[in-house]
Formats: sequence, structure tokens, C-alpha cells
Amino acid sequence: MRRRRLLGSVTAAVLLVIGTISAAPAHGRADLGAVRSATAKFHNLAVAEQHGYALLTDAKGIACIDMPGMGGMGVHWARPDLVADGRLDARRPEALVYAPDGAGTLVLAALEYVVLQADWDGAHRRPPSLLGHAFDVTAAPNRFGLPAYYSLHAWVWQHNPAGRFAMWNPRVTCAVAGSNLQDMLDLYSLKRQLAALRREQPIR
Ligand SMILES: [Cu+2]
Repeated sequence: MRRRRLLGSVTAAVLLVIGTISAAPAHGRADLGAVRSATAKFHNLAVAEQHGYALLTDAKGIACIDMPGMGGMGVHWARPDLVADGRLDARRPEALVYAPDGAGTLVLAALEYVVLQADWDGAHRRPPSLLGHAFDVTAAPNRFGLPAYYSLHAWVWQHNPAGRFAMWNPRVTCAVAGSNLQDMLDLYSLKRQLAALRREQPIR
């Protein structure tokens, strides 16, 4: 009887330990899984645009962002309303990052979470973190002409050998030989100009 009770409590303790060990990584995976299922629809750029994401260029008009020696990000489609709301939600990234493949076609690669530093620091004691990772800080002035901001890249759709949450991906390059990337971007900016024209001069 005593022995059985002892055995019972040992079993319970072992189960508790196993439970604790397996719970931590399972939780992380579940979060990433939720992020993937919330953003899978954005493999289709048209769907991303329907959800308010728009092509983002830097202050010089450069769309494909890379950093010689570090790698690249790709082309960002961003939602200014989410950047300005001072909040972070793993399932609602502020930006979607599309990397050009070998032929220059844009393929969803990463999600980027962005919050302005002043907005975040004004409401929180600690700098932001998401999915267990601390954000990078970009000071002002910067190439995007933004006030200082926190950002976190999550390479959930394309492997990044530098790390899933690294800013630059050594495998991403904007210098794609014979690419249709610029044609694609020109087409997007043409579409945007057309849409703006239509808003200015509604067809009667
Ligand atoms: Cu980026």
C-alpha cells in the first residue's frame, strides 16, 4: 500500500517534469503555427493589398532593401495604420516582406513587426518582444524617414541561415540577374497611380 502510494507519487512527479519540459517548446511552436495560419493568405500579393498593405519604398524610392555584406530583406508591403497604432500583435504584422526568387518573382518570406519607439516607450516600462524575441532599434534619421522605431523580422515563410528573427537574410539579394522584379514593381506603382487618378477624377 505504502509502496504503491510512493510509486504513484513518483509517477506523478515524473509526469509533471515531462509535462514541464514538453510544454515550453510546444507553446513556442503553437504561436508560430498561429502566425503562419494568420498570414498564409498573404502569399497572394493581391490579397495583401486588399487587406491594406501597400508597397513601401525608402526615402530614395528604393523598394528592394538589402545591405551589402549582410544580406537582404526584400520588398516590404506595409500597413501605415498598424505602424501608427502603438500596438503589436503577432497575428497582424505591420509589414509583409517579399523576397525575389531566382527569376525576380516576389515570394512571401518574412513578417515584420514595427512600432514607433516614442509610442511604445510612452506606454511600457520595457522594450517590446514578440514570440520570445527582443526587437531591434533603428534610430532617426533612417533611410525610411521614420522617427526612431522598434522592429522585429520573423522569417516564418523562408529560411534565414542567420536566424529566424535576424534582420538580414544572407540568402536574399536584390541583385537578381535578368529579373522581372523591376517590371513587377513598375506595374504596382502604375496601378497605384491609376487608382489615385481614378479617385481624383471619378468616371461620370
Ligand atoms: Cu524589413
